[in-house]
Amino acid sequence: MTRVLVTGGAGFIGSHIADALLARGDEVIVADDLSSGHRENVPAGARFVEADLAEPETLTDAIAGCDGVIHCAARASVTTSIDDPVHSNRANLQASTRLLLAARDAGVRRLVYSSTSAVYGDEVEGEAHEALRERPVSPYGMNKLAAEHLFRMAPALYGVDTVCLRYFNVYGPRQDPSSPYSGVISLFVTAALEGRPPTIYGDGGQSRDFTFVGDVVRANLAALDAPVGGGAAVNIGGGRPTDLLALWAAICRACGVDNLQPDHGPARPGDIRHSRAAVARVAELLGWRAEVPLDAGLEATVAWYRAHPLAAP
Ligand code: UD2
Repeated sequence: MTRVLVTGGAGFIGSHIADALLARGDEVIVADDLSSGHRENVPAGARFVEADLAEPETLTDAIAGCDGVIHCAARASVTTSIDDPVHSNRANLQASTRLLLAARDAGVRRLVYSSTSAVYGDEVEGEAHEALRERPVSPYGMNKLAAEHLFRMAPALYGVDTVCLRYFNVYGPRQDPSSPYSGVISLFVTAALEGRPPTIYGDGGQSRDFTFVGDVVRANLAALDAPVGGGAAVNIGGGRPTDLLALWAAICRACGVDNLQPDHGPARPGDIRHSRAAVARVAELLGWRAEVPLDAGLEATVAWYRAHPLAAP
């Protein structure tokens, strides 16, 4: 790949991908509407285009001459999608559809889509395996699954080869902690650094397969470079879940603070109890596996929040 469009490249995950592409010598174009991303996240070496992907005009210029597209732009909140499913449709499905047509017209060879473990829903016993029937329980998960189906059909119908990556609870430097629906690690690390107890929704026995953003970047590069995409959807997670009480203890250790007793609030409606990725398929298709253990990822994350205290709420 030589020229790559990163949608959502002003956001948390997309900006790390843009950094990595530039570091290996690719030309990078970032398209972002700055609705949740920040202009400062866009690396200096990338060309920036402010674009709403659901409106195709600006995209035509941004995508021209690109071999590859990494599609991270999304309205990535389950709760917001429940409150405003029409907006979720537009930002997550309509925008992806327009992007696919623009990719076809520009002769893009490979498109990598940021999907989510939310496509599985909450009836999974044990590992979430890609062969399971998906039963999303939010408009967000439904939109992401619909876009996955579109990208699955894309090689045959539109001549654009694709890979869909189902992320499991990504965390790391630059994750924005400013909303109550921000990733739990961004909220817990900022609480620990400010000496506040976190709020745990429910008993804290729920678990997540936390995945470091650096591993997610490697997965995107592997998906961009794989000889064949074929519209496959694969899990991006380590298969090693951590419960929230253990997570808070690990964050206190990483921050070097006493393990403050967390506050407990009512369980979030629709909260999934356990989430764990099956990891065999992605290893087979992309040769990828998660490499950064939670403690090492937390150390890097804590160092970043210490250096960027203004990112705290
Ligand atoms: C994640 C994704 C979401 C979707 C979903 C699929 C993130 C940020 N969100 O939602 O986009 O893909 O997975 O199922 O990765 N919690 C607390 N206290 C807090 C914040 C959260 O106890 O202050 C709990 C929350 O109730 C949940 C867990 O921590 O049990 C993780 O919450 P989250 O918002 O980080 O992510 P999740 O799994 O709800």
